[in-house]
Amino acid sequence: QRLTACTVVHTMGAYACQRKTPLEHHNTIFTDALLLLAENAELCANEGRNVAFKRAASVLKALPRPVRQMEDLQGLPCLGEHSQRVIKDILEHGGSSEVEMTRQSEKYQAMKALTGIFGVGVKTAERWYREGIQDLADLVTADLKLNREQQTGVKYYDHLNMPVTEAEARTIGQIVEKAVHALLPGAEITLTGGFRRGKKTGHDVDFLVTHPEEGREEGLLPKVMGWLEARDLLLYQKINKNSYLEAKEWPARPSSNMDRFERCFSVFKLECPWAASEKSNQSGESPSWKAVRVDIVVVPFSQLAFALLGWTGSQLFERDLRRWAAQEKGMSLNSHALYDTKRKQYLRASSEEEIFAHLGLEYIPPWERNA
Ligand code: DGT
Ligand code: MG
Repeated sequence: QRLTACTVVHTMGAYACQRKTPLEHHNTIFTDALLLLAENAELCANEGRNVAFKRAASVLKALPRPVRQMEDLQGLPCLGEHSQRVIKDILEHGGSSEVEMTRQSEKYQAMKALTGIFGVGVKTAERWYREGIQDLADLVTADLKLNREQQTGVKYYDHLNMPVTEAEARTIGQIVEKAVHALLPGAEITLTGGFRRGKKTGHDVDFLVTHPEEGREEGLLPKVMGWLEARDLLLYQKINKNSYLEAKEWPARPSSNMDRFERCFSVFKLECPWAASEKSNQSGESPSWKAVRVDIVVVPFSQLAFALLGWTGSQLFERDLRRWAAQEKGMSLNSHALYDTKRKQYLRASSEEEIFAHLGLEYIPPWERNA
């Protein structure tokens, strides 16, 4: 096949776990548009469309240069007709009318506002929207019965919709570490999620807690949360007990990312020294603290590598790792273990590198998993 001088034919794996995806890339103009359509599909509970747009965006994130013409897309995987149409529109007109219409649509804006409340998922938001509720103010006026999580979401709506900074994540890490070490010296705390991938901001802070002597971590989480509560460091907490013993459908379906670790969904009350020093709270204007979403997950040491891989993300990277394992390797991967379905055996690993090796994949470090 003859190629024109400026045409580049790409060889790119179709699974996100086969590619390196840095945080900063060259195609945000396209990925922002595609990700908005993905978000809208998610808010309409259209999972197929959501993933299709996310995959298309993810491929463009991994490109080493900006897309300047449609020919630049030759040979790339995961770019369906619809995604190509959006890209073409942007190349030709500097924007996509479909994206703009979606962004302006009443339903998109309402669903985004409502699901932006901690504790409110797509189903609940959809029900409220059908009842004429479109934003936080409507919800407060409607005076509906809310669960404890949603009440917290309403109360701290502004704080919880403000990005969490890396500095805030590190401060919370120090607080969690102090609490954990006061109760179980030798325990290990790891910051995971987007911050481990190098993101500068996040919607929450995710931690894994373990102890090298397996079993010592049992019963730790309620004590840690009690320690924090006693020091007025929490605004909300809900512990989900582990459910390894009830794991009937093990190994889990590859599409599911829910795991069975003991964990706590919480909202921290993070003191902000700058706010306190300005004495802004004395005038009653703004508090000297910020509400921040924090997830703490307790992991038995032998499962740590799997949990670390499973909780580092990105979501699409995780999804494709599980899909790769199932479809290409006949294995089942989740945040607890890797199971070889043909040989009927678990494959042990004490590092993420070993898991990639079991899966026949080149190792990709956390900061290149921003698929
Ligand atoms: P963000 O929005 O800035 O917090 O971004 P991330 O990437 O930290 O996203 P987050 O916090 O929703 O989740 C972190 C990673 O952990 C993500 O790849 C998905 C994964 N994850 C979230 N919830 C669960 C869960 O229930 N079980 C497992 N195994 N993984 C989860
Ligand atoms: Mg996170």
